[in-house]
Amino acid sequence: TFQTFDWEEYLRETKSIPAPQSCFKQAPSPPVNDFKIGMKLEALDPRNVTSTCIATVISVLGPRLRLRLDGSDNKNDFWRLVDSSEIHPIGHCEKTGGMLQPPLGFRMNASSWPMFLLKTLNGAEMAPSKIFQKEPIGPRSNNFQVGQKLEAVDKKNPQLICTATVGAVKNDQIHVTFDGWRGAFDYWCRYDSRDIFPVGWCAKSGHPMQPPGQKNNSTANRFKLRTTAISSNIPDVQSPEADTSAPPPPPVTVHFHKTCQGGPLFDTAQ
Ligand code: MLY
Repeated sequence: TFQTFDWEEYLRETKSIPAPQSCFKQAPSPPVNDFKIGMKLEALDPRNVTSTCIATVISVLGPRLRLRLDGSDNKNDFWRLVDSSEIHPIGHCEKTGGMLQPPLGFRMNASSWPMFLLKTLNGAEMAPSKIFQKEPIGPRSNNFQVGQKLEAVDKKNPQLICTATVGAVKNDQIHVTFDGWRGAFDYWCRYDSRDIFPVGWCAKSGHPMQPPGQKNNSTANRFKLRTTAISSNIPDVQSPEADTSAPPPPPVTVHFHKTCQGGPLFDTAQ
C-alpha cells in the first residue's frame, strides 16, 4: 500500500484547477530511477555551481536522489531528479576538459584533495551512464496563471513535495504558496524550475506527497491521506531516514510567554 492524496476531491472542494503539464519543465511521464544507495556520480556543487564534484547517492525517493558531496559534511545534502542536467556519470567532467573540484567546505587541507579523490573513487560503485536521463526541454515562456494548483518541493524541507498554489506570476517567475501553511515556506522560482510538478506527479512517480497543512484552513482536515494499493513498479524508499510516507503529526499550538524565545526545538515562524 502507498499513501497518496485525493487531488480530485480537493480540486472540487477548493473550486480550483491544476496548472497544465505544458507549463512545467518535467517529462510527461516521470523518469525511472535505477540509482542505488552508495553509487557515485559527478554533480555541480549547489553552493558553487562553477565546480563539478564527486557525489554519493545517500537515498532514493521516487525519481529523486539525495546526494552528498564527497569530502563535505552531512549537513549539506541536496536533492536532484534523475533527469537533472546537473548530474553526470564519473568521467564526464574530464571528457569535457574540466577538473573535479573539492566541494565548498572540503573538510581537509586543499593539498590533500588529489589523494582524497584517488581514494574516494578507488573501488567505488560508479553510477552507469545508462541510468542518467536526458533533461526535458522546458516551455518557451511562463504560462502559469494565479490560482492554479501544483506540487512543489518545500525548499526548507527539500525531501517533501507538497500541495501548492500559484500565488502570483511576474515575468519569468511564479510565487509558490503552500496550501494550509502560512507564508514562511513560500518562494519565488522560475517557471522552468525543476522543483515544481504538475498535479498527480507524486502519485505517478511513487514519490510521497504532503497533503495541505491545517493552519488557518478549516477545510484541510477533510483532505487527509487515504491509503490506495498501487500495483505498478514503484521504487521503494531505500533509507529509513528518507521515509516521509507517514502522515505528518497534527500541528500543536503552544502558548509561550511573550518574552520566551522558544529555543531550538520550536519554530516560531509557524
Ligand atoms: N518542521 C515543519 C515542517 C513543515 C513543513 C511545511 N511544508 C509542508 C510546507 C513544521 O513546522 O511542522
